[in-house]
Amino acid sequence: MKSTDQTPMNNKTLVAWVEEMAKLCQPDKIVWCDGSEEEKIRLTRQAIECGEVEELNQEKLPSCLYARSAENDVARVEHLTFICSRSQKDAGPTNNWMDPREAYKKLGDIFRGSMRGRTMYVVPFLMGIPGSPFNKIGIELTDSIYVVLNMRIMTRMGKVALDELGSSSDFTRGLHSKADLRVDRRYICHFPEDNTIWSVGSNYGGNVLLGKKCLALRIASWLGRKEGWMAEHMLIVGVENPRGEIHYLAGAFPSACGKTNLAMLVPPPSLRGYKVWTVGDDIAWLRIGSDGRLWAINPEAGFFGVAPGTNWKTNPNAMATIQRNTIFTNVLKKLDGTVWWEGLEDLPAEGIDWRGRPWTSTSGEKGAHPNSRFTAPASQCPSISPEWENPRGVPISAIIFGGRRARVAPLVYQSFDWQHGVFVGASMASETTAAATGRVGVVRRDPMAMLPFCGYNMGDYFRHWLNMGRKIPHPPKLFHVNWFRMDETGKFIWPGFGDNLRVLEWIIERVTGKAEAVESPIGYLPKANSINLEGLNISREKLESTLLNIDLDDWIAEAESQMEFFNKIGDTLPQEILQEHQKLLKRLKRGTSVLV
Ligand code: GTP
Ligand code: SPV
Ligand code: MN
Repeated sequence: MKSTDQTPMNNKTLVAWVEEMAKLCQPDKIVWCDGSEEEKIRLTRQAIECGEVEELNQEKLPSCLYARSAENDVARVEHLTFICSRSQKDAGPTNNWMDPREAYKKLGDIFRGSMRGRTMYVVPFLMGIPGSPFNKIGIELTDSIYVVLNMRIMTRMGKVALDELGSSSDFTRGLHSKADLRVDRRYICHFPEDNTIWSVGSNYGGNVLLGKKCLALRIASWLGRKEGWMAEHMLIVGVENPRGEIHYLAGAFPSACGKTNLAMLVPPPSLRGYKVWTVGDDIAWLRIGSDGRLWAINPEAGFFGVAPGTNWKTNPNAMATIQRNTIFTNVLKKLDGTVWWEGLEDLPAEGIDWRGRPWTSTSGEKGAHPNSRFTAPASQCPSISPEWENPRGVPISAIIFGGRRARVAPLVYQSFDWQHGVFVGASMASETTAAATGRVGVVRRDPMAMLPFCGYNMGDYFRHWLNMGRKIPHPPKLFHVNWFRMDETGKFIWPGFGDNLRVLEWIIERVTGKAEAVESPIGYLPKANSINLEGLNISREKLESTLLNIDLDDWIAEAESQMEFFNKIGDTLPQEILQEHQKLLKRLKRGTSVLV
C-alpha cells in the first residue's frame, strides 16, 4: 500500500489516522486529493472508464456528468443514521443511538477489507470560507470517485483545506466506504465526542457527502452548542429593495420544501426593482457579531439540489447554474446525452430512466427519481451574492420557519417575540418528502427542520435556542411561512416560487416597522392590504378566507398534536416551551372567529 507524494508529512496525527483506517479497509492504493483541475480531469476519466459515472453531451452540457445510484440507495436513510454519544441521553429521544464501542465494532466489521481492489481517496475539505472564524475542517476517506467529484463541488476541497489545517489535529475524521451497498449493512454513525463520522454501505448524497448533513449539521450543531453558535438547516438570501437596501433572511424548511428555490428567487414583474441575492441554499452557521447582530455564513461551496420541479419558469437561476460542471444523479438521460426530469418542460418521447431502463413518455413510470439531484458550483449561480464568500458572513434580519402543510398553517405569521418564535420553530410540522426513505406526505413534527440533523438532545437544542436569544443584543425577528396550502381539489392555492417575494416583502417591512399586522392566537398575521397582490390571480377575499385563515378547531387539534411530540422529549424540554404552548391553547380557546 503506497501513498502519493502529496502526503502532508507535517501533520503526523492526520497521516497516522489515515494509515490506521487504511489498515482497516485495506485499499490497494491511497490517493491524497489536492483539488486541482488536473485531478478533476484524471478522476473524471477514471470514473467514466470504470462506469461509476457517464459522460453527457459535452456540447450542450460542458463538463457535466451523469450518475445513477443503486436502486436501493436513492435518499438519506434516517432509520440507519445514529448519534453515538457515550450517554444515550445526549443523543436524546429523537435520534437513533448506538453505544460508541458497539458502533465502532459493528461498522468496523463491515469496513474491514471493504476497500480491497479499490483506491482510498483522502479528501481534505474546508467547511466555511478561507480565513473565516466560522471554519471547520474535515477529512473524508472514501472509496468512491463519485463522492470525491461531488465533494469537490460541494466543499472547498484539497490543498486549501490542508493549508488551513496545517499541523493541527483539530479536524473531523470521516470514513466512508460503499462496501457492498447492502441496506442491511448500511450505517451512518456520528461520534461527536471523537469528532468522527463513519458511513458505510451507501453512495448517495446526504449519507456520504460527509461535509454536508453529517459534519455541517450533526457534528456542527453539537460543537455549536458547546462553543456558543448555531448550525442550522437554513437557506440564506439577501433581498434588495428598490432603494438599494439589502436585508438578509435565513429560512429553515425541511428537505425538499423549498430552500433552494427561495434562495434563488426571481422577482415577479409587479415587484420590479427588487433584487434577490443567493448566499446559501441548505446550511447556515450563525454567530453573534461584534455589533450584536446574528451573522451567518454558508459553509458549503455548491448546491445539491432537487431536480424534479426545477425549470426555467420556477427556478431560472438554478437552471442557469446547472448548464456546466454539474453532476446529475438519478435523472432521466435523453438519447441526445442531455437530461430530463418530471416538471422540466419539453417532455421527451424516450430516454433511459434513473434505473437504467429504456423509458417512453407513455410508460406511466417516472423518468427521474423524485429525489434526483444536481450538484453544481454555487459560483455559477447568476444570483450569487457578492457577499457569499465574505468570511464575516452576512447579518440576519429575520429567520423564517416553514413547512409543507396542505392545511392548518397560514401563508405567513410573525411570532410575538424570540421565546414565542422558538416555540413556533420547535412545534413546526411538515409533510414528509422523497429526500429520505420512507412514506411521503405524512405530517410529522420537524422542529426547526432539524429533526434528522440535530446531533444532540432535542430538548437541549431548544434550550440552546432560548439561550442564544438572551445573548444576542439585536436578535432577528422570527416568522413562519407555508407555500403549500391546498384547495379542495388538491391544488396549491398560493403560486409560490417568485411570488414568495410578496411574503418576504411583508416580513422585511415588519422588521423595519412599516407593515401592518393583526394579532391572532398564533401570532401576528398580515393586515388584509399589507401583502402586495398586484398581478396575481388571487383576490383579497380569497387571501383572507383561505391562505390567512386560522381555523380554531384545526389549531386546537394542532396544539394537541404538538403536545404529543413535546411529551416524547421528556425532562430536557424547557419550561419556556411548555409555557408558550399553554399560552397558545389559552389564546385559541378564548378566540371566537379569527379572520383577518
Ligand atoms: P433539500 O435540498 O432537500 O434540503 O430541499 P429544499 O428545501 O432546497 O427544496 P427545493 O427548493 O429543492 O424544493 C423542493 C421541491 O419543492 C421542488 O420540486 C420545487 O419545485 C418545489 N417548490 C419549491 N418552492 C415551491 C413553492 O413556492 N411552491 C410550490 N408549489 N413548490 C415549490
Ligand atoms: C436534504 O435531504 O435536506 C438534502 C439532501 O439537502 S441530502 O444531501 O441528501 O441530505
Ligand atoms: Mn437539505
